[in-house]
Amino acid sequence: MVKADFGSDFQWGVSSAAFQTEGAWNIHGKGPSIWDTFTRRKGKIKNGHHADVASDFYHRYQEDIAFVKKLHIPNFRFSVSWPRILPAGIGSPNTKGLDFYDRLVDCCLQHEVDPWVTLYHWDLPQALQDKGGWTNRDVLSWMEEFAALVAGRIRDRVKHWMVLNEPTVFTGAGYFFGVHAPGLTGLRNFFPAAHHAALAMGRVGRLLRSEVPDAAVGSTFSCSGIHPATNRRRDVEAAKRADALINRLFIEPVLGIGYPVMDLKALKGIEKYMQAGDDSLLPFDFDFIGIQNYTREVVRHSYFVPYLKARICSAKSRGARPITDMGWEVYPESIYDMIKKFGAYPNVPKIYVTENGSAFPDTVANGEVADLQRLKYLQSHLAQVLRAKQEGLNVHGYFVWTLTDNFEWAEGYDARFGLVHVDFQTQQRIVKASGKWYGTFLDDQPAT
Ligand code: IFM
Repeated sequence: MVKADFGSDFQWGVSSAAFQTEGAWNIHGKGPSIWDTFTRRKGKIKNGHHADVASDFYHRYQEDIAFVKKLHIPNFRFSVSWPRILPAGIGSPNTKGLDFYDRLVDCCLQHEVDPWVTLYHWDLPQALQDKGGWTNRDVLSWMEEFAALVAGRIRDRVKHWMVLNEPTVFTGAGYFFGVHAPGLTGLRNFFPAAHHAALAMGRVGRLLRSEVPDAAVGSTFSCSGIHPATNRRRDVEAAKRADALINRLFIEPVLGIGYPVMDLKALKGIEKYMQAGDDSLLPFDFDFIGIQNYTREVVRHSYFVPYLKARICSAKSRGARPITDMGWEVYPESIYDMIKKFGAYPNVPKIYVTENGSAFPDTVANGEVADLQRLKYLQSHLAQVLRAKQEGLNVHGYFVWTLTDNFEWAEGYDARFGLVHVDFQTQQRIVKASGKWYGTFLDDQPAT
């Protein structure tokens, strides 16, 4: 497999997110985000880790973008910290915050790296959470205000925009299970949060299209192949319900299909939060969608799980091998299955894989990190992307998650996903074997 197999206009990149990398949590006028609050709550994050410094990207972005260039990666996806731009969520903008992203975009371009911007990668201003956060419909106008400010500052140089990162994850983990910020639980939080996130994609998508008419506007969706544990009818039905929740909940309203209530009746509860006219506000004709895949899920019927009546059988309990540090089965076919699944919807213009990667326990020996499991993971997943491409499926790009090791949410710093190793004591960076491999793979003029 060589880069040329994917065609000359295939987009290659690496993805990152503000809260996971920037640190600088309270300097130069940044306000607190829900994650700054959540990481301070006892027992919420493994080992009590927080992201006050993270991988210090706010101060070290030049060094990190130089790695992107050195590894011949043409596209860098990052997110904008909303509370760095609007410390109180709305109202008075923080010029120093806008200046930072201005410098970051310039730095990318100076290194001939194209900046791809995600507006919302989970770090809502705490001031807005105090008003209900995603459960409050006003979040739509709050987010428009934020989006307009960011677009106003960098639209002349940024040509790829994404509205949300993985709405299923931030509404599910943050507003139903309470294991991510803001730590809320139950359907009375999840349903309004989910509906407003679905509406935000269209609302902010429309705003971006008018603010940045020459740009491609998209949004990203987490997804996993869902397999029933057995062929028994009740497991097959359970897998269908899990698929509706995990893979279909957000893409289908955006595509004008509506929420997948037929296959997951409990979703009818969303209707309570819908207002007249919402049916026509949900669809939006994105220029591309980002799909983000890491693994597959095996699902079994369960009487004990309310609403869903299905449970995920962990990779460990199934004896699946290999599994990553996140406990996720390495199952490369899943990325092919997801490209096929999302590509089969009518009106999906272009699919980019905007995240794929793995966490493994890395060790530094003689100044090197021989992360062969990650390298193999990337190669095997890329082979499946190529399979999809060669079958004529609609996939046009691939981004590795992530550039440097960083703060992996509830897992703290234990789960390392980077192509570049970070020593969180010294902030010293070492390009891992996987990073070197990706760099060589992408190099158009390899040394002979
Ligand atoms: O680190 C996360 C990222 O923020 C969103 N997608 C999944 C990654 C790995 O868990």
